[in-house]
Amino acid sequence: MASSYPNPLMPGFNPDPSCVRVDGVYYLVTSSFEYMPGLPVYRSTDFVSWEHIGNIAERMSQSGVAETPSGMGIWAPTIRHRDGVFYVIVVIAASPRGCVVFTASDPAGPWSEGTPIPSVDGIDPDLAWDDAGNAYVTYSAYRMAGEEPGRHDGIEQFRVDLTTGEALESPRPLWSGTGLQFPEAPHLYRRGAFWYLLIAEGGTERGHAVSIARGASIEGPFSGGPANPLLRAAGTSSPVQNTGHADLVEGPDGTDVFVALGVRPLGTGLSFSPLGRETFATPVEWVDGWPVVAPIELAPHDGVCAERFGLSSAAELADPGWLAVGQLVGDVAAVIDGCLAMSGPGVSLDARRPAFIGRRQRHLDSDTSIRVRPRDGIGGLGLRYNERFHITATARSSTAERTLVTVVAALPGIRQSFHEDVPGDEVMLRISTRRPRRFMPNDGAGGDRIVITAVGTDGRDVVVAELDGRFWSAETAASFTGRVIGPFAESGEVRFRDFAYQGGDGRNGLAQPGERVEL
Ligand code: 6LW
Repeated sequence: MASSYPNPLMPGFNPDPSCVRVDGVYYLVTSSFEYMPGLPVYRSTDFVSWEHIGNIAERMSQSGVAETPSGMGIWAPTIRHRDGVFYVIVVIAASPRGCVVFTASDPAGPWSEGTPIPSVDGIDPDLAWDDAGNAYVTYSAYRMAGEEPGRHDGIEQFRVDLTTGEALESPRPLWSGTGLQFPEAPHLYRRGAFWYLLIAEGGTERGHAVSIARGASIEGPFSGGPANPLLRAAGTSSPVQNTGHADLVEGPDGTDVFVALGVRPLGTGLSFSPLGRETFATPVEWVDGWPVVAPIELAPHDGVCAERFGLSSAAELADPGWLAVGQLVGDVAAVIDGCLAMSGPGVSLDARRPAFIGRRQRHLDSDTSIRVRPRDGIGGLGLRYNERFHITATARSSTAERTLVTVVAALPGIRQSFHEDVPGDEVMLRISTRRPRRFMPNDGAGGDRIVITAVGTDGRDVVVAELDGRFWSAETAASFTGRVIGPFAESGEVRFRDFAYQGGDGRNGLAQPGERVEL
């Protein structure tokens, strides 16, 4: 049962996937946490090539993430379709919005403001309808507030009125896994005479797993399958680890598919995942009424993915892949006089709400570059996990004809700066990431290598800093998100143009910086 799907299916910061098939077209959504626009929607007809067609939360009023801390915000959506309506149910963690259901007739948007379901005291809500058309919300009863924040009461469910968001009964406990920690990510499916309850357990790190139970009624009782956990990479030599948090959908060839989250750790022994949790796919076979799931195989697209934005027109900022932190892209960036203009608050990526827009780093081998003109301000190119774990390359005018570039490698309580001076009043800054060429056990070779280069008007590449990427990985940052890279303004008004991203995870990846990386 070999997978014919590219893996990662949705590379980069794309955890907690949920997928629905409607008239032969697939729509997949993932978590977006503190970033806006929130909840990316990807579309495919063949399950191989996917297009980012929009985002569900385009307005601050929908997402409620203006104040939510990094790592909180929009967690773990479920997408479903019924009678011509698309539904996305989600919990917005550490936000007064809580559990919300958004609806749309077109998944590209616009999506509704969202109906809150205040009785959901937990995370990872699922939506399912019984044969009579009653709607059920099923969720992981992880109590984020109240008397005992952090308490976990397993999987719960209640019948809900989707028009008002009101619970129609008190929550009932459901089957909650094989006893591993954090039963979460429930999804319900009707198949033949049974209702199947799929969940994740084991925690979203190396112990992550998927288990299943079934019963005659959507309300249970459910009994666990004969071969749980169905999917778990822990302790195997698979290059894809932390596999879990799955949703089930019928693939284009009629075989069922799991979409699930996973990470691509680099290194032997203790290993580090630069990009955080990504979306993967794997085929599912049904044997004696139970699913059998193939381990997730790594199968990245071959070749190089290249993307360019001249940043000379406002339309380029409407691309759904741009992200801002807890605010809209348009709140911090505008196209003025044919280039991108951003004004800084006096702080760089240390700010909880920086003047920063970025895109997901989607390949382990990658180059992101931009031209910066710091005539009336200070700013540059940054790589962000959050306000405590980031890297900034900042340009400022040193004389009328020269630009000083400062790289700050920021970790909690630790900052290291590197400086280089280059000719000209405009500089191209580039952040390159590369997988190590070979691993030596215990020599610290895990993680990737991050190289920050400045190119002045003489066209010469000047390496400003070379960093050990383990420090900006999901494990070190203990982060649910991933890397986002893009321009920021620290102070004054900074102008930018020519943003370029290229990435390649095939066998050969990209050339090593120094071997002449052309952008
Ligand atoms: C998600 C939950 C999880 O809601 O992480 O630990 C949360 N597991 O399933 C954020 O992705």
